[in-house]
Amino acid sequence: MADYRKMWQDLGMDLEKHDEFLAAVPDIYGELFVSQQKRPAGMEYFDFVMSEVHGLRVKELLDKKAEGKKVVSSFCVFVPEEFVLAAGGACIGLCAGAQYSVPIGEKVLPRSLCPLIKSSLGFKLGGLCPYFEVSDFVVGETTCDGKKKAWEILAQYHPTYVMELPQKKGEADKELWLKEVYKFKEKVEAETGVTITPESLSEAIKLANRRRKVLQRLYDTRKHDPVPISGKDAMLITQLSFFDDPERFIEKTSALCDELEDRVAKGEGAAPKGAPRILITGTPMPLPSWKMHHIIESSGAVVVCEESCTGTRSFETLVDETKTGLNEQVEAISRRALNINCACYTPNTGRIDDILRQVKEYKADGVVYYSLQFCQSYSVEYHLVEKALQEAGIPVMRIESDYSDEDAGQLQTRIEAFLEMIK
Ligand code: BJ8
Repeated sequence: MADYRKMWQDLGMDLEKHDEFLAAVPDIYGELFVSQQKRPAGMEYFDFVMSEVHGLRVKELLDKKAEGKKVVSSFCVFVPEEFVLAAGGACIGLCAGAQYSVPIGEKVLPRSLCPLIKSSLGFKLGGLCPYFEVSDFVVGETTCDGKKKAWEILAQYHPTYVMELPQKKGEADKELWLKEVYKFKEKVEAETGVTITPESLSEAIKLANRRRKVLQRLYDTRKHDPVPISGKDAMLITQLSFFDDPERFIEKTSALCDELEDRVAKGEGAAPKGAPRILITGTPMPLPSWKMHHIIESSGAVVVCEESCTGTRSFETLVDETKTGLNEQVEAISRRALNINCACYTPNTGRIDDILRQVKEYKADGVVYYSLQFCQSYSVEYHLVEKALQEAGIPVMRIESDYSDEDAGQLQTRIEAFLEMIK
């Protein structure tokens, strides 16, 4: 990586801590990703993105800001990035998946809180994340209680704007969310000084949809046996989709999909034909949380799909592109969020339908229900998901974990037993 120390210093980061944090990444990445056998050649680009993860892309965003554009960051797929894109800005998803930043987050948050929230605030408080520093403001949402209250603390350290997401999907809830989406559009216009037009919004909707469609194309290749790409690599691409320049990401992922489709035609796999196929469902796995995929794939199985926000929930629902009037477009954008089946909604039966459908589509042999420690929404929802899967005769196991490696051995033993049972 080029020398970005001056850039990080100018951003006000804690260079010492940041060095310590990044020092471990090359070895871990080499062991988990680069050492994989039969990797598609197209992964080279994503390896490059990772090698530059706190460098080149941050510089690009700073260059954008020098042109007077804005950078907006978020932690949730509900945030309508289309308005930011329409105003010429960049919308990025922030890191929230590292154990390193968890104890820093615990300085202001209770230990008995989801590691995703502790990690995200820890990145800001520890001066560890250049994306946080580059962003003009963070968009939070009222999804789970932990996040909702954490925004109040985050606002002490960084400009924070909170969108109120309804908990149900009735008519009144739709109206509330539509109003919130309008307010967000106004917020973006006020921050950027750009008036969003039907033309600029139409372009933005199409761009965001193209990114979602290329991810769907990538995931479609995973429906084959042998699967042409490992679960680890596929999820890494989804994780990077939140950071990368959208046009470049679409181009590089499309090229990779060409290669993967060719592999499918030739019957070439990243895992052997007939390897046990696992669908993971549950809480998101934000960068750099790769533990579960590594454990499953080093036990001889392959992850074929993630029903999560670092998986299908981030791209399966598109915004209707046929609307041409501004009000219709805003309404179409608002409808997308209400079609995402997050456990923060009640009831959330659509998620069960999604899991059952995806098990068929991706030909999964079993389901791993993964929830982060202290995540009540996903932990409680397990009961109904398990019941539906058992009724359908689909093996399921539940895992509750965090970002540390302390339970890795124990998890490996449980996964191996589950795979034995599937066989
Ligand atoms: S749309 S899943 S990205 S809210 S894991 S912080 S719920 S305690 S992340 Fe999420 Fe949006 Fe829903 Fe997706 Fe709370 Fe649970 Fe932690 Fe969570």
